[in-house]
Amino acid sequence: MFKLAIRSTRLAPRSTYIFRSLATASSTSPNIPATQKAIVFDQHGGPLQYKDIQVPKPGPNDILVNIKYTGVCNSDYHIWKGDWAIKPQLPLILGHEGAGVVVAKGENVSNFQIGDHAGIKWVNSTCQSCEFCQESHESSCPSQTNSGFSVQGTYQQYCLANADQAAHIPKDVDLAKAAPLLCAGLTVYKALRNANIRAGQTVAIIGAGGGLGSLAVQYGVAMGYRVIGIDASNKKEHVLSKGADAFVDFSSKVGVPEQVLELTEGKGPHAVINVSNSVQAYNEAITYVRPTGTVILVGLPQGGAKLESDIVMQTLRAVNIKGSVVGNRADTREALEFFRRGKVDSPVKIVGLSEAPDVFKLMEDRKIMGRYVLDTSK
Ligand code: 8ID
Ligand code: ZN
Repeated sequence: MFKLAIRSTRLAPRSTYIFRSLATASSTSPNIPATQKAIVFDQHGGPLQYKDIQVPKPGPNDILVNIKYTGVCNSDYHIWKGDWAIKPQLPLILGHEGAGVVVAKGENVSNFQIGDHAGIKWVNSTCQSCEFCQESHESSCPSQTNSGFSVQGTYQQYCLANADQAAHIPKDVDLAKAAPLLCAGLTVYKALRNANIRAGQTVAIIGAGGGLGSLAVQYGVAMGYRVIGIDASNKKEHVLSKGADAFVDFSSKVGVPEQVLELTEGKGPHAVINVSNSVQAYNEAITYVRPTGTVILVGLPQGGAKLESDIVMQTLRAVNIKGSVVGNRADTREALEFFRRGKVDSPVKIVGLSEAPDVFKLMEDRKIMGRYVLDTSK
């Protein structure tokens, strides 16, 4: 994850050359402007400038997507602040939840046509040939590029994506609601699969009212699990409205472990998925997850945060601790399909691209429920 790679110096994967003869020549729709609006910053925590920049040109393996909507992920906030140990390229355009229309493509691209709907994800490109790519663990490819981190992201009107990794979005899917599924939806769907539990078993979601959490609750319900949502009291109604069976207020005087154990006959949930930034929540989860259960690490606190676990208790209780990062292309397709079939909703609030700094402020104040999505036309 997070390996910096420079797009222009990367060779196309071997398979691309084999199929080159089958691909159509590069093509472009008319009416692509020379310049576009984007949100750019050049120092961590510095101004998020809404300004005019050049529209990029696709390389041989790229599509150019006219981004209509892009979600605001809490990871964008961390990347802007620079508070993880790994740092992005600067100046940077953030964003890895972009949904739009293909307007140009490189000469090797045969899996997208002009006019198709496409999604740009965190994993923008991978080598396709390493051990991890072979096993479909693309998000662990050491040569991956990441949208809004090592390559320019989706807080712009026209964004590049490697065609192999870009997502196909069915035409009957609302692009504003599809955008959050490209990171938040995909990530929680994969995390739930990684929890390896059966229908009827219980999963607790920490951070259930936020962008990832609101989707995690719904995917959990759709996958047949009993869901306990954990977040601040002001998000109770929202979390229950998404289908959670029970709600736990992390700001209550009664501790979270006690409340969760009470709801699970003293045994604990079969899995706990933490999509919050809280280190305390992580450490508590290890103590209350059911013996043989699994704690899934998704939330990414500031760099340097450490898990603390009593080794003897963790061993005797046979607790699994598992990291989970986004998901692969099949997970993306499946996560989108749950939405297309009406099994999960994607609760979004739409504001203009120029309002990205206001959304970060709301995030800072923990006022966000569900996902904010930026409309790139405003
Ligand atoms: O692939 C990955 N692992 C991945 C992918 C995408 C995002 C990881 N992330 C990470 C982000 O970097 C971030 O750390 O997941 C985390 C959540 O992202 P988000 O859903 O976009 O953030 P949000 O909308 O702000 O929601 C966070 C929720 O956590 C609650 C907040 O109230 C909010 O609803 N929360 C907090 I902060 N502390 C809590 C606590 N102690 C808590 N809920 C319960 N207990
Ligand atoms: Zn994200």
